[in-house]
Amino acid sequence: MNFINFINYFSYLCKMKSHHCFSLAILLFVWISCQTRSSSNIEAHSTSEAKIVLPDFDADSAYHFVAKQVAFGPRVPGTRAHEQCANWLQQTISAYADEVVVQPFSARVWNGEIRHGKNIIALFSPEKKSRILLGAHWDSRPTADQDPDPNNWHKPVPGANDGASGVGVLLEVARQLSINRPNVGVDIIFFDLEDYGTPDFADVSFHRNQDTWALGAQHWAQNPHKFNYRANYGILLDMVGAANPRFAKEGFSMYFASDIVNKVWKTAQALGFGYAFVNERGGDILDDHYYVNTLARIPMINIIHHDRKTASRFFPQWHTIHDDLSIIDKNTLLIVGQTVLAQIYQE
Ligand code: AHN
Ligand code: ZN
Repeated sequence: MNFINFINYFSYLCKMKSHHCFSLAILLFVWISCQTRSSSNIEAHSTSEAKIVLPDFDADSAYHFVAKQVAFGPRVPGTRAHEQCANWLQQTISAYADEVVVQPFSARVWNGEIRHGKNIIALFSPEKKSRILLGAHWDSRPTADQDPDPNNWHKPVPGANDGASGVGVLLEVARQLSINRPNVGVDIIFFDLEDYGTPDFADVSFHRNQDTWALGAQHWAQNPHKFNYRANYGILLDMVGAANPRFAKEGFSMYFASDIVNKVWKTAQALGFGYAFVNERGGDILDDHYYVNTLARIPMINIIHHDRKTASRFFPQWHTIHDDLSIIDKNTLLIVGQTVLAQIYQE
């Protein structure tokens, strides 16, 4: 029953005799409970007295943030698209956060060259001691070395799912945080230079070193934006926008923070997303969270599309030129974003 119907019915009843007052009271009660139930807002019970309402994640808004990044072109460090996207990210998140810190750094990449990167860090309620860290990488891979056509190996990856999806979800989380404050403080980090790792075609077996990945996260973990920075735990999002997602419980996340993984997966399952947040242990994925765990010693988990059944273990277009906007599924953005929001507003 919508509000207009109810008012019409209410005025109809008012014209009748007073013994209808009782039925009117019942009707009012039923209508209010229907409204409460039909609302998609779910009440999250916090540890303090106050009840906090869980906001609705807006997947259209998240999709728009993904599309905007992809439209710059591949955000490969050293290119104009990379520089323009950095400025846009800083500007966009500044409208939502209490404070934004941009952390420039230089790093030596797999072939010995120097690249310049920027980690972008947004602080929400920076005065709070109890904090949750959220992260995603914003750079795109310079080499589509998993493309079936070798002619594409030296082309950049559009990075719609591998990069833009996690950032798009977190920008929408940031927008929600600006409307509705949870009990905890939140820090959102957009890591740069995650995806510059040694390409498969490179003949550099002697320095095919694991540490060529996640260069921005390595820099931040050794130089956090605040002296003595601590967070209760962290959640990294990577490849969270393709259709038919499968989020196995990633190996390093289980090794360093199994309690957080299980808590977040239970939250997702309670929201009805157990078809993607499966109770299955995945392999170890070297990603930004690995260095947050090992260097900064903050427990951080990775929500990553990770499927033992595909050849790459990731989504089918991973590190190909086909990781473009056409593979982004709003429902995947929704289930990840709503899970992250539910977790934050429960703390
Ligand atoms: C490796 O394949 C070594 N790491 C996967 C991490 C990654 C790449 N995330 C996005 N692109
Ligand atoms: Zn990648």
